[in-house]
Amino acid sequence: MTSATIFPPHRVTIVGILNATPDSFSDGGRFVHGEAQVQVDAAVDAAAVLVGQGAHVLDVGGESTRPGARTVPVAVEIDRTRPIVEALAKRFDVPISIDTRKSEVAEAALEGGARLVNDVSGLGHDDRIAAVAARHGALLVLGHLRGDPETMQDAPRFGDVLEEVAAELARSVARAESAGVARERLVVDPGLGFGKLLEHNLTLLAGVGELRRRLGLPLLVGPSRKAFLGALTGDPVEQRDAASAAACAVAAFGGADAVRVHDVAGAARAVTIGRRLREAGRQRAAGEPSSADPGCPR
Ligand code: HH2
Repeated sequence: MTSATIFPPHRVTIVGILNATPDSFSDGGRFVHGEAQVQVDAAVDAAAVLVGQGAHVLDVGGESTRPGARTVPVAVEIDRTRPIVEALAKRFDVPISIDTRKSEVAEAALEGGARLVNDVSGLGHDDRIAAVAARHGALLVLGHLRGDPETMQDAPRFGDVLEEVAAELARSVARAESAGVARERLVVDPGLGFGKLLEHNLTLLAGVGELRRRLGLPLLVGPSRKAFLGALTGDPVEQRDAASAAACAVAAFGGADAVRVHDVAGAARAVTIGRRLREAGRQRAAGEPSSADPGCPR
């Protein structure tokens, strides 16, 4: 399997979020209580809703990476995620992704049926994760993050944020390739909200097309419910789905291959609009006739 199988060029792939944590910033405590009491059935029901709304991938995470979060022990993260990954892999055809920075957690999930590893640290936390992904023939998403979630928002500093994120992601890509992950199994992510100020996030979101061209790999973005959206709209975290959908439309218009979201139904509509507008612009630039028009009344 290559990234083109899951992130094909004809669509914007929707990655639905299933956080198996007690403390994720917007949806913690839905399926995990205490440290690791997992309600697998509730997670499967929630996943069925996401798939019904159009999720192409389900991303299961057992550790919050919100600003200030401390890392959780490997055994706890495995206890939270593995039973859910196994149940989802048995029940659904959509590929399951494990959102982790740790090689042992990735290994347990891949053994349990996951097919992607989503490492927000871009190998910065535990670079053995690349060898694990390579051994299992899994796809590997490399996110951009300097430092770790506990301290990343202390004083983020960039000169040219797009330039620096592209260069640092390129280094993560090179490390993954030298650990044996084939280039056609890699996906990159600029890491919105990971050690970035408002202006950094906006520049990266506006620059998804440039990032994608420079890195030459499928590009995933995760704006969902993040604080930079709230900073613009004034919405509290539980009311940021409309702003998240707007960000997804912009990402799709810019050329992103995938969005990672909580509200799949909203994102599916948003990327449809963004994608179609992108196509209209491309057709005009190429001097092609526009796509067949079903004749809208207004
Ligand atoms: N953001 C979060 C987690 N994983 N993975 C990728 N590839 N890109 C992202 O932007 C991204 C990610 C943080 O969001 P969430 O999972 O909602 O919260 P928490 O880390 O608190 O569980």
